[in-house]
Order: sequence, then C-alpha cells, then structure tokens
Amino acid sequence: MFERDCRFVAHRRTVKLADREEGRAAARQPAPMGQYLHPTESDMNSFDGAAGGGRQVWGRDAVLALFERPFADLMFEAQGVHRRHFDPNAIQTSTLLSIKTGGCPEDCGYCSQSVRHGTGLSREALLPKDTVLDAARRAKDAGATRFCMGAAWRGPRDADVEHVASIVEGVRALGLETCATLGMLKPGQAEKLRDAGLDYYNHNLDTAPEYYDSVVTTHTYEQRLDTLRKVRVAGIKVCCGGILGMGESREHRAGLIAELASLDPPPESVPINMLVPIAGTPMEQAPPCDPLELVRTVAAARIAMPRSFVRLSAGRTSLSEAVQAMCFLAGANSVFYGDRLLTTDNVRPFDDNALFAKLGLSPMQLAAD
Ligand code: SAM
Ligand code: DTB
Ligand code: SF4
Repeated sequence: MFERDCRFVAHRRTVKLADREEGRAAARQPAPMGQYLHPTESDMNSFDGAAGGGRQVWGRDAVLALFERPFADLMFEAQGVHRRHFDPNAIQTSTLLSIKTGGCPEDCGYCSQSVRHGTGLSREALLPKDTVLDAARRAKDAGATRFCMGAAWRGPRDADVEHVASIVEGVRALGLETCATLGMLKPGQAEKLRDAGLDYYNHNLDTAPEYYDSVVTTHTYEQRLDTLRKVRVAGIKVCCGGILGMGESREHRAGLIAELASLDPPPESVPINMLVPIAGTPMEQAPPCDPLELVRTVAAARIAMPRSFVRLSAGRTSLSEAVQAMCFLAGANSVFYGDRLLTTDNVRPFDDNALFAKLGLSPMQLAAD
C-alpha cells in the first residue's frame, strides 16, 4: 500500500495545466523551469523543430534509422527534443488499479488475465465504487496525479460503462486525473465515459501491425485502431503504447513507434512496457529484450512524438536504476507509481522516491492541488 512517509517532497514544483493560448505560445519556447507545459491538441499537430509549420511524418524507415544511430547521437538528439518540450527534471506519476481482474476471453499471449492461459489467476467481479475510491485516495496521498483503472474485458457492456462512469466521477472529484482501460468500445460508450469526466483512455497497439497475429488472435489491429478513433472523436485523451520483449524484432519495434506517431494527433501518453513474463502464458519463455534496446525505443518515441508523455511502464522491477536513469535521459517522463501494476508487483514507492531524489527528478503536481 502507499506509504505517506515515503511521499516525495523534495524539490516539488507545480504543474501548470496550460490553457490553449498560453500553451501554444509557450510551446515555442524552452519549457521554463518550475512550470510544466501540458500538450494541447494544436501543439501536437505542430512540427518539432526550429523551422516550424506542418506535421512531421515518421515512416518506419525513418524510425528504424533512429534506432540504428550511434547510441550517444541518439541520446543527444532525444534529450534535446525532450528539453524543448518538457522540464527534463519533472516526472509524471500514475497509479494503476485492476478494478476487474481475470476471466478475459481474449488470448493476448503476454497476459495473466486471459482465460485461455493457465496462469492460476482467479476471476474477480468488478470492484465496488467505495473500494476503488479508497485506493484512489491512497494513490493521491502518496503523490500520484493520475489514477488508471484497468478491467480484463474484451470490451465493457453498457451496464459496466455506467458503473465505471460513476467511479470515474468519484475519482475525479478527489482531484486526480482519470484513465481507464476497458478493452474495445462500442458506439456511444466513449461519450458516456467522457461525460463522466474521463481524461484518458488506454488502449495499446502493443507491437507492429504485422506482428500482432503472433501476439493475439481474438481481435485485430484494425479493431484496436477503431477503438482509438472512437476515443479521439469523443474528445478523450489517448494513452497508447506497446510492449517490448515479446520475441519481436527491431523492425517491429520501429513499426510500433511509427504507427503510434502516425496517429493524428499522436497519443498524449505513450506507455512503453517491458514484458513481465507470466508463468502459464505463451510468452513465459520469450527472450528478454536488451535494456539498451528499451532505451533506444524510449529515445525513438521521444523524437517521433516530441510532445507526448513517454511512460516507462511495466517491467521496471527488472531494470537497474542505471537503465531507468538512461530511459529518463532518453526522454521518458512518466512512470507507474505504486506497489502494484494490475496483477504483478511494481517498484516500491520507497525505492522510486529514492531514485527520484538521486536523479533530482521532481514528481509533477496538478495546478489544482
Ligand atoms: N483489456 C484491456 C486491453 O486489452 O486494452 C485492458 C487491460 S491490458 C492488461 C492493458 C495493457 O497492459 C496491454 O495492452 C499491455 O500493453 C499491458 N500488459 C498486460 N500484461 C502485460 C505483461 N505481462 N507485461 C507487460 N505489459 C503487459
Ligand atoms: C500499460 O501500458 N501498462 C499497464 C497499463 N497500461 C494498463 C498495465 C501493465 C500490466 C503489467 C502486468 C500486470 O500487472 O498484469
Ligand atoms: Fe489481457 Fe486485455 Fe488481452 Fe484481456 S484484452 S487478455 S485483459 S490484454
């Protein structure tokens, strides 16, 4: 559970959720210290670079060329892009809660929650609202600014959406940003969630389109894109990323980043997960991804999506502090913060606080705090 004592208090700065005009003007300047510039939709359509104008298109070959650059050159460019758009010493913290665990009919090869894999995870009902709000309160007290709720569904029924919408209203009333990941959405459901105050919807593309069949067979890449479109049209911010270490190649990793960057606008939030190998899943024995390849992937994501939050996500327990520090240098500026991810352990907040202090990283705060 989140420990009040471990709350990071050193060098806290205020995050300013810039209004559209302020954000537009300020986005042309280096991010001033002590102020966080939240990307706006119009910012995200603009080209990153001194020349200005137009939206840079990142094809797969261009992203692959980033991956293949000498490490020092890639890091230098990524850090420069990062500094043009964000305070490099500020980090956004999101806390996850599985609000409906296990029993999912889909066959995603990495997932502990699929009924198709013998992972031993038992199916649970959707949590009551009060239970979720208690967890959200603890997350806020521990210093998180966003609360992300995950449900192991192929997609929610309308009655599930009603229940989640009521939870979202409650979490938002606590002064937290809200995120939900509920699977594929049917027409009208995104609007219901938006009306309840949902800020972000997480729906990952996970890998390159041509590798998706090797990861999951019960839904398609096009169906993922369809839900992402519904989320965008409803006016909810998009959280969309992927997983490394599923046996994919560097070309697939570049393909994922190119797909994400080609979403128009790109996702506001890009989680980069390292596979957490789960006993009983088809990917239990997948060869681990080289940590330096993770750093390169973060750098490529930062360069191709200059204004997005890039979140160093699942798998941090298997990374050294030095590798995490390199990811932050490469442009990662968000983490999942809290003892648990959905069904597996995360880095303990105590250890994250120690790492942030060592690196001089300040957790961002919402201006409304
Ligand atoms: N059912 C919903 C869906 O598929 O979008 C929401 C939950 S799902 C667990 C959310 C994301 O968590 C997946 O798309 C994947 O990127 C990530 N994830 C799940 N299990 C993982 C694992 N074992 N290792 C790393 N990432 C994982
Ligand atoms: C995301 O990209 N990663 C999070 C969140 N979005 C929902 C989930 C990670 C799950 C890791 C394995 C588990 O705890 O079950
Ligand atoms: Fe897991 Fe989501 Fe796939 Fe279900 S749809 S198996 S919860 S990743």
